Amino acid sequence: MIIPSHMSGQTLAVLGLSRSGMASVAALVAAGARVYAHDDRNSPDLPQGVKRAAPAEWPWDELTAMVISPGIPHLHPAPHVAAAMAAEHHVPVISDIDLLMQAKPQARVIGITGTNGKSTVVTLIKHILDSQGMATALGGNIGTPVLALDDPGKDGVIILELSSYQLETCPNLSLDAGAVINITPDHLDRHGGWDGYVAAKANLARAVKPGGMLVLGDDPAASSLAKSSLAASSLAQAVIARHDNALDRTDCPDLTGPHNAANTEIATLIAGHFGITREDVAHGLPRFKGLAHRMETIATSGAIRFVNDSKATNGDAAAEALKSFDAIYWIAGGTSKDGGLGPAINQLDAVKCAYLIGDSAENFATELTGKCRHQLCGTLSQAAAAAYHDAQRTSPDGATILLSPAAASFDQFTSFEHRGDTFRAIVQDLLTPTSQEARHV
Ligand code: UMA
Repeated sequence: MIIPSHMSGQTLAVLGLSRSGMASVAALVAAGARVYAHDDRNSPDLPQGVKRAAPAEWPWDELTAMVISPGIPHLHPAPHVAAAMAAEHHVPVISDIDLLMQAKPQARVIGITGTNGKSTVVTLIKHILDSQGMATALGGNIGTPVLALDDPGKDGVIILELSSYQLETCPNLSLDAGAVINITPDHLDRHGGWDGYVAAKANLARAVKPGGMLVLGDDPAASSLAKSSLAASSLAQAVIARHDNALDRTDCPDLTGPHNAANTEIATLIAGHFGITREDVAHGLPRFKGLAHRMETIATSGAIRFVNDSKATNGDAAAEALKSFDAIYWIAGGTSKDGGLGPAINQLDAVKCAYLIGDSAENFATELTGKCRHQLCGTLSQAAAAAYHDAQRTSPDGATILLSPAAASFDQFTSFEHRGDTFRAIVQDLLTPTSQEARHV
């Protein structure tokens, strides 16, 4: 745990009591702060001394800050009632990230944001730094709340995956190195539109310290941010990560596709800021193990590979997966985002057939008509069975059965993880000899 000792004796309120909020409560209690806590839906057990109270009962005139969970709106589409009260009483609304920055002003910190790819980049950076024997701690949007991290010490590095939500509530963010990558429309309701979303991402670029390094993705929105960032004279370096500079990654099965070439280049540039050479990075890459649900090879059967890319909840992410393989039997569909298949519609060259599931199946079928063979399958299980059957029949010498839904999971699953785990179980069942025999009876 990282303890914000500077809050000893102060009074703070914590809004939202899930992962981020509960870690904040625990850290503030350990620091000796007086803590008020509230959640609109959940009532988890709280440490002794923490006062569970609705925002109307908080001693607003005594509060040093209100720590808000990232999932709770503080501005758009409408501020939570507690955020509105905080504004009225001039109480700062901050995130757990800000508490970390206040607690560890001397720490070496890397921050990464972007609509897609940020989890892979932070994991790659951690892998590269770890393989050089550096102490690291990785947290933030990727899942571990930052105050629950083990402090890697003054020679270590804290690596943060930062969402647009978190970037709006950490005024003290200060980074040795940062990256803004792959910005496409997402969460626009929470930022009052596209400009607000980009402005949240720009907070990361501004947070890079003088002498630090800012890496920008080679995509239109991130590189337009470059213009203003490059002009900022305080920055020692602001560079655009060009795909064509990327290292040869052929030795690493978990870094397939052009987007992973870009992710690797971004991680390599950041590692360079910490004195790690390209040769050292290349040496460690073959041992990199990718994240679950992101272009994850979960099984092979002869020359047929099954890839779980359940995290691809929008058309941008699915388009990257479709660029990465040949002879693709593509399972897509779920709760569609605005824009439907989006850029994925332009990446169909390698797709043999699309197997469509969930609420968006019919709309996706309309988009694909005249462009790509497709069939409505209803469920993930039916789609996987049909795709495997077709792949065995028409591409036995090499095929990829790819779950890359281009849609959120909530119509049929509780989360993208649940969808990916279900796919894994279905594939295991498909490849179990007894179940194959049963199907042929
Ligand atoms: N709540 C209220 N009132 C409201 C809304 C929510 O009281 O009006 C309460 C809920 O009842 C719940 C809590 O707030 O108890 C939920 O807070 P949260 O949504 O911030 O969830 P946490 O579990 O604290 O997770 C957060 C991040 N969640 C979001 O940003 C939505 C996690 O990112 C992050 O991993 C975690 O902190 C640890 O840092 C997840 C995410 O979905 C992965 N991120 C978005 C994304 O990647 O697109 C941004």
